Amino acid sequence: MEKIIITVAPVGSVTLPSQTPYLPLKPEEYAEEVYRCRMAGASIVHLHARLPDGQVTSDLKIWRHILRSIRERCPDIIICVSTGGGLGTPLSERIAVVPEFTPEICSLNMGSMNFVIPPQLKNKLKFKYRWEPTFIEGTQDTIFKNTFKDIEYFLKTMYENDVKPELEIYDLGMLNTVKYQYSMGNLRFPIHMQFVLGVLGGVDGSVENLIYFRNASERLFGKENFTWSVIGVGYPTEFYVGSLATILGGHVRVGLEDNLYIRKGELAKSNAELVNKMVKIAGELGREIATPDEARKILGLKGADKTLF
Ligand code: KMH
Ligand code: ZN
Repeated sequence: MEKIIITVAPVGSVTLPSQTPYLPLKPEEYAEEVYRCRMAGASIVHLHARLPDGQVTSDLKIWRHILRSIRERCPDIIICVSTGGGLGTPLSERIAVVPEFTPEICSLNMGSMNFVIPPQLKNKLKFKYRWEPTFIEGTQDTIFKNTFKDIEYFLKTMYENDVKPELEIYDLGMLNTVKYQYSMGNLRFPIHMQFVLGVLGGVDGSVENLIYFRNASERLFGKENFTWSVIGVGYPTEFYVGSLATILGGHVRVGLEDNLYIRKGELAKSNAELVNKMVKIAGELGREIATPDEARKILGLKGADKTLF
């Protein structure tokens, strides 16, 4: 079987500083954390930009600082820049990273949806910052907007800048959207999809759903026309679906963006711990870990020297 690509998503836009003290928030913390994850076996890092108090930002100066700090500390890792932004980030701000930095790969969310943090979480947390409870409430009434017009604009901008889109798939209907966008000539084969299981608003984190996503993709696109990876939100989902993806020949993403726990009731003390656990599981299941350059070949990426940061 092909080597497995482990992506780490160390910060995200939804994990709150009050949920874990281990979120890297300053550019230098990002860089050290990504370095540790690279040493543990991650070959891609998926990023959102945050301010030191944890709020999501689309400020390009902060983005540049984060990207350069990581590049300096960890030159070979593939940097996947999110275009998902944070709750309600305007579209123009979400896409701005693409022409500004022309990354090797960027996320591209394949449909509008609810993206909810259960409100009960408010009763369980002792908040560090005042923006956090407001943020949780905001998810009850905000649509994560990715209309066909938005998707087509994102695809066009990414291809113009030689950026590979990583298609984020939260629901079965989104595969139909992928098929349509391909048939209209807006998407190029081979595509790379990230199946996201367990977001409240998308499909749940069951192994059956992952098998369905994989089978439906083979039927719709043909085996040779796509690569795929999986995100399982929460513990133990991250490792359950990661294990299944390992067996099925897919790739895996782990990290504090999606899951806070290394084992039941025990917070992961760093993203590297999560990477290390996934690397061990993959090794036990007989998959070798891809280096960043091997991952570039598997995904058809242009190389770090062609980015603008
Ligand atoms: N936080 C993940 C569930 C993006 O950044 O564009 C989805 C995600 C999307 O990573
Ligand atoms: Zn993300």
